[in-house]
Amino acid sequence: MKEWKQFLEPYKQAVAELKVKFKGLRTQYELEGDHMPVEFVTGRVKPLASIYDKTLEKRIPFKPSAELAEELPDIAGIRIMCQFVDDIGKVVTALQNRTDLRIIEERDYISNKKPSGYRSFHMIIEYPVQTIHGEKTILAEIQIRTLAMNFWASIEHSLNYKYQGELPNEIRHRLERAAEAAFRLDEEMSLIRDEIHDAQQYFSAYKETADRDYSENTRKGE
Ligand code: 0O2
Ligand code: 0O2
Repeated sequence: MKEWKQFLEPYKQAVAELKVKFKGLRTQYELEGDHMPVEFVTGRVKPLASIYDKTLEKRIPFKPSAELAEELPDIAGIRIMCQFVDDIGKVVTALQNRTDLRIIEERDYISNKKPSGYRSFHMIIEYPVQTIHGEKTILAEIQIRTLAMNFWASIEHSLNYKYQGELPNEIRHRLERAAEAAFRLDEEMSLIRDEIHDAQQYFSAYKETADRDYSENTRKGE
């Protein structure tokens, strides 16, 4: 068990660091008064039980090793959620321009959805982690998707878990239709995006004025 803990530690560190860095993107866009392409960021280290299942699937030994690290590029996983489909491209460009990570693979499941109906943009990156024994480069997977894509994927994931990957036909068809509905929702939202953008700017300006009034009144002891 200690071996696994040691093996997984750099992945834990990478997930924590990348979450802070990508959440920082949000603040930077906010400060520039730009539309915020990043809605929220989550991350996880793949649980040991899921690592075990993957080793059975890939027919590799279940032990901490370079082979396992190579075969399972998503031990460290980060998810970036965006409001609009267009934002995904902006986030991809922002990541391509970074010097603290190296993209080694991109998979566009938005233009080419999976047969299940799954849509998302995936990247495999190399990321250097500083350890007491020097630098260690690990692989991590970044999934970039809209809120609608995320909603669909989390429901489908739970159902797959419940039915252990053997979804009844009727549910599978419903999910395919739901994936199309989520896609149309994204399209509709993109069409009214300018309206939403104006509303968000109005809300930020309103909040700033309200905050200022509140601190002035507090100072005056009102
Ligand atoms: P805020 O103020 O909520 O924006 P952590 O280590 O605490 O940052 P943790 O514990 O790993 O994050 O939580 P998780 O599940 O990874 O979620 C990270 C961020 O995503 C949290 O925000 C959650 O509030 C936010 N989040 C999770 N699910 C949703 C969702 O469905 N919709 C929205 N809008 N946000 C969600 P922050 O950054 O902690 O702070
Ligand atoms: P987790 O941690 O449960 O999310 P391969 O077919 O082997 O080439 P591989 O290795 O499965 O492809 O990678 P892929 O398909 O690029 O993406 C893997 C991850 O994408 C999955 O991780 C899911 O998180 C997500 N994903 C891919 N397809 C689907 C899908 O149809 N539905 C949902 N809900 N998520 C999907 P894991 O391995 O499932 O692990």
